[in-house]
Amino acid sequence: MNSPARFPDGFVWGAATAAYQIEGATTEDGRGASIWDTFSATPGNVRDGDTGEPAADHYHRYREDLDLIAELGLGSYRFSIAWPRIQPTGTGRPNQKGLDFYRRLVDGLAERGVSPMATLFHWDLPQELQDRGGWENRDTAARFADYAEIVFDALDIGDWLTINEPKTIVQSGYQFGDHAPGVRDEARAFVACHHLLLAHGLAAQVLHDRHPGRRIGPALNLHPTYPADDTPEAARAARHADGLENRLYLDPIFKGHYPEDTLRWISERGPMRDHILEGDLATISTPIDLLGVQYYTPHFVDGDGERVFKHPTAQAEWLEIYPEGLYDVVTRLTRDYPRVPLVITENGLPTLDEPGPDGRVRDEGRIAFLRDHLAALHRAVEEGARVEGYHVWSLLDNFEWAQGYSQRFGIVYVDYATQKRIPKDSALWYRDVVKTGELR
Ligand code: IFM
Repeated sequence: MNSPARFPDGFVWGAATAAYQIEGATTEDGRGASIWDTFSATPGNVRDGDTGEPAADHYHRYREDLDLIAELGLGSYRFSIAWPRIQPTGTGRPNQKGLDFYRRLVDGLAERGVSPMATLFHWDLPQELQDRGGWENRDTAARFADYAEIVFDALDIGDWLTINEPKTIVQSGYQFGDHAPGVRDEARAFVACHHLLLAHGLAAQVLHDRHPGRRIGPALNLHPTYPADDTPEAARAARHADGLENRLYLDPIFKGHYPEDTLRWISERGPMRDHILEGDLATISTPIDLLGVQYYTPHFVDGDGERVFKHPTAQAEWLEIYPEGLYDVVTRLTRDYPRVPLVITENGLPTLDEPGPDGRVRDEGRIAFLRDHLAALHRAVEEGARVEGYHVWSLLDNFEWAQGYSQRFGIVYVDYATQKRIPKDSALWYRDVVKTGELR
């Protein structure tokens, strides 16, 4: 029998969440409105009219959730800070009660021996900043740096992530409009893209200036792209898709320039280039200390650039199950974007499993998904990929954006009516992996 795959000593095991998806309490303790409150309150935007209220009521139940994290033996917990809890209108003096909540959370992690990893921005922009133009307005990047300074100074956290999935904001928030702020305009999307990257760079500079020794990086969802067939047209289309999915974010951050082929294509569609001012790319390429990598799906494309599905999909139809893609992403990063340590900050699957009569949630599909992805990751690590750790998405079932509560990504089941938590079979399986460092 083959010996089990064993991850290196010191490999960090964690789970991830985001504020709007779990906290609830959207009007409590001085929290201001965010664009997701506005968007989800608008009929037709979110499935079944769901909103971020009450989500997993984590704002009130965080102690119970901290205990769950400790029971699973996790070494790291990735969460996000809700900007509108800290600055209800996106500018000005901090709201003490908002800061206190995250202080209690961070203290609770420390008491349980768990390292915090905090995301500054996981999509819940203060509504007032949106009213002033949101990410299309360059000033939002400066406001983001102010907000970052407040939380950097207030919270004792070593590892920070700047912007969660700028690409999803660009594509879903501004191109397709299925996420807040619900814009459907390609030209505006790429202007927002530049300002998101600028905000990332400004925040990285603030952390390095004020707290040398702490680490920061972006959390990028990277979709490896492949030609769906052997034609030169498909190969060209895959390269183009790689520009829009990956290099548009990686190249400015790591190399200090946008990929020329992608920028040319974007410039034919809108004014992004006019918004790139002198010094911006130097700011965006401020050296980072870690790269958060989120992997869910590959993109196979045909000669017309159309996506072709070659593997089974999840309940989330965009998620084509292809563990090899995770291997390809981290080996490519190790080869093409050297030096910076990689942390898998998200990877996971929604399943429909409900508690059985005995109360157990038998989510075998998720266990298979996690095992296969971790096996691919292990192979990459064995071959030298610089991956420090892995966070499953997600600790808890939660508000899955436009899909509301219909898609459950948690390894812990949440009964939204009672707010009871039930660790699924996958959580128990993951607990064993965490404990032994081995995949069985
Ligand atoms: O739930 C999201 C998360 O907020 C960002 N990454 C993808 C997850 C699943 O869609």
